[in-house]
Formats: sequence, structure tokens, C-alpha cells
Amino acid sequence: MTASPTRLRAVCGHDCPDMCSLRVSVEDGRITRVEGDAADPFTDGFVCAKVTRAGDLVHSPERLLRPLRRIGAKGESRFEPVGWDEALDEIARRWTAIVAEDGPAALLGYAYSAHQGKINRNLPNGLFEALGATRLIDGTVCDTCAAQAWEATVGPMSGTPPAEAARSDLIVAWGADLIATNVHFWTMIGKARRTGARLIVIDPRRTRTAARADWHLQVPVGADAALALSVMHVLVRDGACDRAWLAARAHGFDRLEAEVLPRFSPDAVEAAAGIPAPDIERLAAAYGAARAPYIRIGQGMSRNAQGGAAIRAVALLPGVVGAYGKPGGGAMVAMDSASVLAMGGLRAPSGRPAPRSVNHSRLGRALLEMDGPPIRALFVAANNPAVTCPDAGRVRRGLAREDLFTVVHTPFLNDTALYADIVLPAATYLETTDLYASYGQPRLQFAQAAKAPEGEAKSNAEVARLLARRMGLDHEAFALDDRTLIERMLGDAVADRGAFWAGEPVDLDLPRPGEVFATPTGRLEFHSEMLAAEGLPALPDWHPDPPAGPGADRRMPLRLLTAPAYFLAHTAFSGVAFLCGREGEPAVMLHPEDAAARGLADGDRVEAFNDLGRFGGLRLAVGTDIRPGTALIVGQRPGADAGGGTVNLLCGDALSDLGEGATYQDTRLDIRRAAGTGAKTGAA
Ligand SMILES: Nc1nc2c(c(=O)[nH]1)N[C@H]1C(S)=C(S)[C@@H](COP(=O)(O)OP(=O)(O)OC[C@H]3O[C@@H](n4cnc5c(=O)[nH]c(N)nc54)[C@H](O)[C@@H]3O)O[C@H]1N2
Ligand SMILES: Nc1nc2c(c(=O)[nH]1)N[C@H]1C(S)=C(S)[C@@H](COP(=O)(O)OP(=O)(O)OC[C@H]3O[C@@H](n4cnc5c(=O)[nH]c(N)nc54)[C@H](O)[C@@H]3O)O[C@H]1N2
Ligand SMILES: [Mo]
Repeated sequence: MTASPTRLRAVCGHDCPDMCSLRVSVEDGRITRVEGDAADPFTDGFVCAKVTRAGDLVHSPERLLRPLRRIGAKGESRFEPVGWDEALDEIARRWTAIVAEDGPAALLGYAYSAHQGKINRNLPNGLFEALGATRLIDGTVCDTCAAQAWEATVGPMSGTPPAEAARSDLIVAWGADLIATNVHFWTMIGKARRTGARLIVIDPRRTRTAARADWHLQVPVGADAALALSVMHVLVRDGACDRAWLAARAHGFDRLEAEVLPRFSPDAVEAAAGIPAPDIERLAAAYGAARAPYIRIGQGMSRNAQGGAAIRAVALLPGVVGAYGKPGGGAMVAMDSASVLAMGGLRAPSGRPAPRSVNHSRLGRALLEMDGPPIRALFVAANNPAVTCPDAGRVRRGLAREDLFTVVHTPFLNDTALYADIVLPAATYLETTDLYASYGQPRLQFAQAAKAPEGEAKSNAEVARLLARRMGLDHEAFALDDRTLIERMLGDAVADRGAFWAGEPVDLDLPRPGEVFATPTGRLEFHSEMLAAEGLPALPDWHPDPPAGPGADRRMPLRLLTAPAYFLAHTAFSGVAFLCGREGEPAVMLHPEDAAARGLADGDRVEAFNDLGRFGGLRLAVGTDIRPGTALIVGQRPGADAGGGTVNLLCGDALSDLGEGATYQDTRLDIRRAAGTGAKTGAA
């Protein structure tokens, strides 16, 4: 008879705003059940379809159990097992030789968010900093555009907490597929709706969330700034602005009103951006009439050449009607729970500036073109840039360089690891002890490892410590244990240490927009001197023809829409066959008009292509979830599922207007029948 399972507290470590509080059952060292914590009002007793399968992730037959050394060509996937000591010694020896010849800037450390807590995310970055390595400008594939836009408008602070949305009478999910990416926010919407609130979804795609809305406004990709500015135009025209609030709490509304808004009448925006004028009028009327409207702003609309202006314009809307600070009203892109933590010792133990930095979008160029010194060694922990970075073809050509010494630390042999000289097996979040800080709710939580790592896997923190020791780095950050590091990070942020160490979620009372604005003027900034000082537009605006880089050639007939997969988190669940199966094979959706124009039918094998690359192995889905002229490719799939390709082979490395963000949604492309496959229907 086996012992009854131990039920432990844990925290979901995936890169997701919810940061669910979990109960994990462990039996004989195996995770047998993962549930949402019923005692926690935010997690509300349930977790998403992905995380119920966290046990399958931890115990996947595809887990890496030992370090590997490459014996085949780069990318070929031929490795032999080696011991940890041998692997770490080799890394230290190669790094030491490269540093002696070219200096530490010839090393590039690549560790962005991925799927673990604060120590495991940040200590590898501390290692790179202490080494003096070239550093990643982290997050440019994800949130830096939205972050700079929000900071220039509201200030470097959290948005209106999600719990407020439950008290709103009008919730707008603007470019956010909440059921897929932030399902516990959906609970707030349910609460608000039970008291009569309405939900408007603004998204180019009829998402799961849009299908359940009171109204889905199907905007074209990249037109959000035009829409938000036009709503402001109507609010001004109809005398629906809160002039008193604007006079007291805003900066520069007069400039926007005089210099920008006159060009954004609904008719002008219909003509230039393709949003029907009656839809703009309807949105403005609903927003202007609401008592306390709440806007949940997603990141998707920020990943284009005018994404920063879009986030700015949408974040300004609550100011026009005086909603910031009203109970239930406001806006949120993200919550910054980590702002209460002291991260410096962990991330920057030596306190020196980075010698050079690399943007995710330019990783391929950095590997192929950077000089003085060139990048000679790459360490990737917890990311899969061969699939997830823009211009993935260039990334792969860079990774294929024979003279590049690459180490990849990961729980699974991901596409990036196929190019590694040394692959190190990583522990997953349920196998590590860490502090978690949410970006979707004001909260911190501690979790003890639920079980020991599988095989010989080691956590990110442990690998950072071991490499620091071998490289002769004696900073305190690498000597302290997990609990001491967490104590240092916490400072006086958490009063009840007993509850904290027992693993109970700790809700934070963060400053709210409207109570304060953390901008230079202390006001909501329609006009930003800070942006002007950087040579950037001080007022949000929108143009029908922003500059186009590689991959964004407007002569290509279709515009790409990418979005997170429902059953997957980027490529992190690729070792869970059940979830990959539920997500289905990689597919592209075209509107029936666009499919017919190409003689294609639902289920055909097709490929996507443009001037940058070709992505084959796609199944065509024909549907009306998207507008004509759009090609929807959901998720980023590992090459093994996707004919070796990734949608990001087609995406260029141009940067967004603010925050140097990626511009995935600017990609132009076409779809054709895959070479060597006949027409399925026999038509055309
Ligand atoms: N299931 C699941 N959840 C996830 C992730 C995942 O991969 N899978 N990833 C996690 C990560 S790392 C992140 S950063 C977050 C991202 O979470 P979000 O910020 O919610 O997601 P986005 O990728 O920004 O895409 C959200 C929506 O934006 C829409 N969109 C795209 N372009 C435009 C546009 O131009 N205008 C408008 N109005 N809408 C547009 C897309 O159709 C999509 O429905 O999600 C996290 N949660
Ligand atoms: N086309 C397109 N591309 C996109 C996006 C999009 O919307 N469209 N979204 C972008 C966004 S928002 C993001 S954040 C990026 C994400 O890009 P990445 O972070 O590169 O993507 P993931 O697939 O999450 O990579 C996680 C990898 O880390 C490994 N891993 C998981 N847990 C751990 C751990 O604890 N330790 C270690 N060492 N490894 C671990 C996993 O096995 C996996 O291989 O993708 C971006 N790319
Ligand atoms: Mo992200």
C-alpha cells in the first residue's frame, strides 16, 4: 500500500499574469494532481487547461535527465551524455579562454522570463552581469513597448487592480484574449456582469473571449491608436469629456485636442483605417455614458510599428472621461508586484553597467554581425529563441556558426538546444523553491519545491551558483541560499512573515492610477516631455503608412495576426503530448474570400511565405473569425510539430515606435498550396 498523497502549496510559475496559487498532490515523488487553491479568492479553485497537466510536464518522457555534449553537426540533434562536473568544467574553460582573448563582452547571456520565480529567473542574469557579459535587453519580444508607453502616460506603476473591474459597469478587453491568457480576470468580468456590466472586446480576431462579449468590435490589426483617438474626437465633439478632471489631473490634453484630434473624425478614420464610423460612434457613446469604465489592455496591439502610440492612446481614454480613481474605473496593462522587491543584489551583483546590449529581435544580427568583439559564447536559459524570436531564420544561421560556443539550459531538448555544444537539464518551477511576484494581480507568494528535480536536472539558480564558483565570482548573491536571498528581496514589503513562509499569498496595496500618477508632472500625460527628450513623438498619433522593414513589404497581400495558443504557453508545453494534441496541428486561418481567391479549401496543406522566409507544414483553416486580408497563425510551435519551421521565420526585426519592441503583427505574407500537394477538393 502506498502512503496517501501529500498535498502541498505551490505557485504556478508560467509566464502568465494570473500566477495561480496551487495545491499539488505528490505521491511517491510523483506529482499526481494539480489544482487551483480553493481558499484563494483570486485563483478561485481552478487552473487553466495547461496547468492541470503540470504533472505531465514534470514527468514527461521527453524531460532531459542528464547533461549532453554535441557529437553531430549543429542542429542535427546528435548528443552524448556527460557528467555535470565535466560539462561545467568545459563551460568554465571555454569561457575563461574567450574572456582572456576578447574580454567578457564576447559572452552573451540570454535569459528572459520563461516559467519560474524571481530567484531562478534573475540569478542567471546576475551571473552574466558579474561576468561583464553582453546583456539582453530583456522583454523586447514581449512587453517593453507597452511598458514604455504606459510609463510615459501613467508613469512607472501598476494599472488599476483587476478586483476593481468587478465593480465596473463597462469592461473593455482591448487586444486581450482573457480566456486564453488571463483566465482569472475573466472571473472579475463574470462578477461585474452579474451586476449588469457589459463587456466589449476589441480584437481583430473572434477569440473565445470575443465570442462571449456583448459586442465584438473587429478592428484591423494596427488600427487601435486611430480608433482610440477617434473615440476621443467624438467625446470632445459631444461634450462628453470630464473637463474638470482633465484640468486638475491631466497634462497636455489641450495640445492633443488642438493638434491631433481634429484629424480623427469617425469618417476620416473609416476611410483611412477601415473601421466603420458607426462602430466608432457606438464605442464612444457606450464609453462616454459608462459610470466607471475599466479597460484591460493586452500586449498584442503593441507589437507593430505604431504599437506604443496605440497603448498610449488607449491608456489616455479613462482620463478623458475622468475614470481613473473612480471605484470600478481605470485601465491596466500589468500589475508591477515586483516593484516592492529589492532586486539589485540578485540581478546586478557587481553594480557595473552592461558593456553592450542585444535586443531579442536582433539576436540573429548580433550572432552574425556584432564585432569588437564578436559574440563567441552564448548561454541560453529558459528561452527558445530559435522559435520565438523575430527573424528566426537569421537566429538559426547565427546559432549554426561553428565557432560559437553555445550552452542551453532547459528541461526539454528545444529547437535552440539542437544547436548547443552543451545542453544542461533544467528543473521545472515545481521542482524549485522561489518567490513569485505577479504581473496580473497585486501579489507575492513563496513556494517550496514540491519534489526533487527529475534525473540530474538542476534549477537555474543552482547552475548560476555553480558557474559563478567555477568562474571565480565571489559576490554574495551566489553564496546565499534561497531563503536568505528572498529575505533580502522582501525587505519590509511583507509584514506577516509567518504567513508568507507558510506559502500563503500576500496581497499588496500598490499605488493606483488616479490616486497618483508616477509621471514627471504627477499628472496623466497626454503630452510627454520625457518622450520628446528622447526624440520621440510627444503626443499619440496614427498614420496609415508607417515605415515598413523586411518582412513587412506592403506588396504582399496578407497581414499576419499571431496570438497565444489556448492549450500551450509558447513552446513550454511541447513535451506534453496531450496538450499539443488538444491544440491541434499548426494551422493558418484565412477568410473564405482569401481562400477562394487562392483556390484553397479548408484542410489543404499550405505554406506561408514572404521575402524573409517560408513556413511549410501548415493546415489551412477557412473561417470568419478574422477579417479578409488577414492570416492568423496561433502559437509558436516546436519545429518537430511544424515541419521544422516557425511563423517567426517570416517576421522582420524592425522595432516598435516605443520600447524597442518586436513587430510581429507588421508581417506581410501570402499563403499557397504546399509544394507537392494536390488540390484536395479537385476544384479550381
Ligand atoms: N494560453 C497562453 N497564455 C499565455 C501565453 C501563451 O502563450 N498561452 N503567453 C503569456 C505571455 S508571455 C504573455 S506576454 C501574455 C500575452 O497576453 P495578451 O497581452 O493577452 O496577449 P497578446 O499576445 O498580446 O494577444 C492578445 C490579443 O491581441 C490581439 N491582437 C493582435 N494584434 C492586435 C491589434 O493590432 N489590435 C488589437 N486590438 N488586438 C490585437 C490578438 O488577436 C489576441 O487575441 O500571455 C501570457 N499567457
Ligand atoms: N509569432 C509570435 N512570436 C512570439 C509571440 C507572439 O505572440 N507571436 N510572443 C512573444 C512573447 S510574449 C514571448 S514572452 C516570447 C517567449 O519566448 P521564449 O521565452 O523563448 O519561449 P518559451 O517557449 O516560453 O521558452 C521557454 C523555454 O524554456 C524552457 N524552460 C521552461 N521552464 C524552465 C526553467 O525553469 N528553467 C530553464 N532553464 N528552462 C525552462 C522550456 O523548455 C522552453 O524551451 O515569445 C515571443 N514570440
Ligand atoms: Mo510575453
